[in-house]
Amino acid sequence: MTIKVIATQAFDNQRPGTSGLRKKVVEFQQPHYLENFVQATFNAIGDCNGKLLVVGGDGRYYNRQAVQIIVRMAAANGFGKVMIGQGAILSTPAASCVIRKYNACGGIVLSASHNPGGPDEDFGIKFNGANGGPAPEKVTEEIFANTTSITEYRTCESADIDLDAIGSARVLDTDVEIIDSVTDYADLMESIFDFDKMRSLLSNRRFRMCFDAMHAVTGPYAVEILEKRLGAAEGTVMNAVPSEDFGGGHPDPNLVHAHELVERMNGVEPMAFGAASDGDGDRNMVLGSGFYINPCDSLALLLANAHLIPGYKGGVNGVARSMPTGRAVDRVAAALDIPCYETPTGWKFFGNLMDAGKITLCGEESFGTGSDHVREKDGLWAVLFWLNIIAERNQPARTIVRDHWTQYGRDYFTRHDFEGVDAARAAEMIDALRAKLPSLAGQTFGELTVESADDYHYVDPVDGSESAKQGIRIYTQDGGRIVMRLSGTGTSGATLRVYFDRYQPDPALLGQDPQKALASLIEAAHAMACIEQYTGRVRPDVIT
Ligand code: VG1
Ligand code: CO
Repeated sequence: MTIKVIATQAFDNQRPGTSGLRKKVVEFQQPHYLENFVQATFNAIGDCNGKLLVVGGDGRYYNRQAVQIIVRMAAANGFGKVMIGQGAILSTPAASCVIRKYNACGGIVLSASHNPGGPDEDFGIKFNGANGGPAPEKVTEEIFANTTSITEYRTCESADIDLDAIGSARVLDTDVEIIDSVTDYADLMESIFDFDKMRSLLSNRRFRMCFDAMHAVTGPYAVEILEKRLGAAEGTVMNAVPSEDFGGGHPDPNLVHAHELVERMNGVEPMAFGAASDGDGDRNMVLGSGFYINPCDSLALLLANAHLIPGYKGGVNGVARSMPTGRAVDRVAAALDIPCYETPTGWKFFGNLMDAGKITLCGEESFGTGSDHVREKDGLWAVLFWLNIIAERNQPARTIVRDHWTQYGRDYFTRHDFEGVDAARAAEMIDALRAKLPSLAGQTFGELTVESADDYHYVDPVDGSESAKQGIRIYTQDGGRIVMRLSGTGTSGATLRVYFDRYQPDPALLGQDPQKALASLIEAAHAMACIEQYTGRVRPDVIT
């Protein structure tokens, strides 16, 4: 086996988005495409000699081939050891857990998360640093800069390694270890939650639950934790075997894509609790009986009940939410007298706050919640958090949420996605709206008057780094808010995301349909941004 230095040419489209580089599989399969990005990442790490690298993915099509390529390149770049999840699989939170536990210099996570998988669908790659979290923008920009100037990469000739058998192999001077991808993560969960309490909840046959792994990466983790360690009935986890194309579905845990779960929840034997997670296991959706829990409310509720969970009994330092996320958690933080931070969309912005000990819990409206137990959002963790609360309070999810609203008021929230929009037109729309910002205040749209409007500019409170143009925010005089931004995770065309939220303290008005409660804001957004004129769409494709 000898090291080979391969001449290559830069590709001009390898800038990581909200969460790594995501492209169609065919694009990644082009000669040198994946290799260039991996070498650019290794170059950004600097000296790789003797270091430990963690590698795993969400099991989608091309995952295994990509891992073989990365192993050869890691060996040729001098890594001391590469740790890989069995079957080339590691959920995103499990990768974060493993990086931290074994003091790796970082990890490569192969995932396009909620995007569909298969030969004609999406693939993705991202780098997580030594803290286990997504590389901050400073690093992703350095990786991108490297991709634009790359002229060669290092690899070696060696047979494929067996990704399925636990054990060790050697490639050049590098140890390659295949690890059980579930145990470390399951142990971590057991150290945070009260498994005895949850076991007795799940052994009560009147408490029926179901977890939809959506044919994605969480299946093996959920079976081990829910069915084996917590004793839930066999079959509690549905769609539990990861498949390369997620069973032909769209592994996005929302009411539209997790419809099988919804049907089972409401079926002949209705369930008390349901949950689903996404392609790479970092997102969650939780459902009570006949009751959907909005992720923004979920974050607020986790904070309000954190004192019931063994892992958080010591207190919560602070919380953070991404800017477009509804502001329910802010009210709980104020009541607890702890700081509440606002960050741009994407988990990479939470890492600094956690590393500095400023926050313990954080979340996003896009079904992502997490804590400083790892540096990624964590779907199964959130589900276990809910189960632990339910077990401790001995109340159904619906009652817990209703009581919360009665105490704090309700922050109505919804997100409208316009998918597959022409990218140039979408960008024009945002530019046009940005140009209008200085004159929006005081203008009236339907029954609403704009109070203020700006383009969100973030300054990291820990290292002072700045991120501009992170979403347009429009506040109305009645306390409403509209946020608009373009998705940074898609692979074709553009997706326009429009977020709406408004606080409702009146106890008589807590049970409305969010689409109705927010109708005036929705109308105003269409009018001020001319959504139909630019996108040709009157209605969104997905509402969450
Ligand atoms: C979306 C979500 C964002 C999330 C990101 C990655 O990004 O809005 O909140 O962090 O996906 O999640 P965007 O740029 O498309 O709005 V995951 O679970 O797809 O890694
Ligand atoms: Co995900």
